[in-house]
Amino acid sequence: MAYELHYWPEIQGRGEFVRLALEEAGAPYRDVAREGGGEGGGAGALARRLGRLDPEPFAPPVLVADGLVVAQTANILFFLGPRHGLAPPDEAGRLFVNQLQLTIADAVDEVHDVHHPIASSLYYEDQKEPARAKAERFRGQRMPKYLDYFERVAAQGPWLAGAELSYADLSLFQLVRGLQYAFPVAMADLAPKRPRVLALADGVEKRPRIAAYLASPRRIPFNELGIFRRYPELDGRA
Ligand SMILES: N[C@@H](CCC(=O)N[C@@H](CS)C(=O)NCC(=O)O)C(=O)O
Repeated sequence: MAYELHYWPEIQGRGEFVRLALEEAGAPYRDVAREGGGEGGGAGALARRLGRLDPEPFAPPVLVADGLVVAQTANILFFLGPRHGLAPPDEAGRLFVNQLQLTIADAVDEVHDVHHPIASSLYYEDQKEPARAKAERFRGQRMPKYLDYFERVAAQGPWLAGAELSYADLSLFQLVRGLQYAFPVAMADLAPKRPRVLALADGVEKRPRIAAYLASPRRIPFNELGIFRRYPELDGRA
């Protein structure tokens, strides 16, 4: 039975962490809001569908599988990982990978808050000045701190949890490519000093199923509606 992914149809967003895991697993799934027909795709249909799920989730992404409704990105991956060989078999390993995923989620929240430092409900254009101040600190302090952390974790390699790939590696790939998209100048400064993180992202990108996915129309390009947005005024030396 195909998984049902419910997520905004026009962005990678947090749904992308789930898409990457499903793609690497080779698991059949429907990206429901991107389908036409029936109730139709799009944001309005997504909101209506989420309201009908039981238990009702607060926000997408949401995965529906075998009668289960699973929300919160890290929780969805915690569910998928052991089912598809994307998490360690032991409890300590699974908790560690979940911990890494939650750390990536924290970084993703901070990336979002760079362009929306006052409120998600306001346009970026209405919070450009605070965004500029936030971006400077993010580039100078938080980006290097996150990247350094993952560089240290990657030292045990070749993957974050050791010998086997986990969903945290797929998510770190997405974080790195997102940062390179949104902050190309800062990342040109920071990334070469974190070679293991870069090598890990390259390794994920070359995996056959991930490479096929990235080349397919299923991969939505980065854009300025998503979490990683390229606003040149927010980029600069780290
Ligand atoms: N912690 C949640 C955050 C979910 C979230 O913020 N989803 C966004 C899209 S990426 C959304 O539509 N939020 C609606 C809202 O917060 O009102 C997760 O990781 O899944």
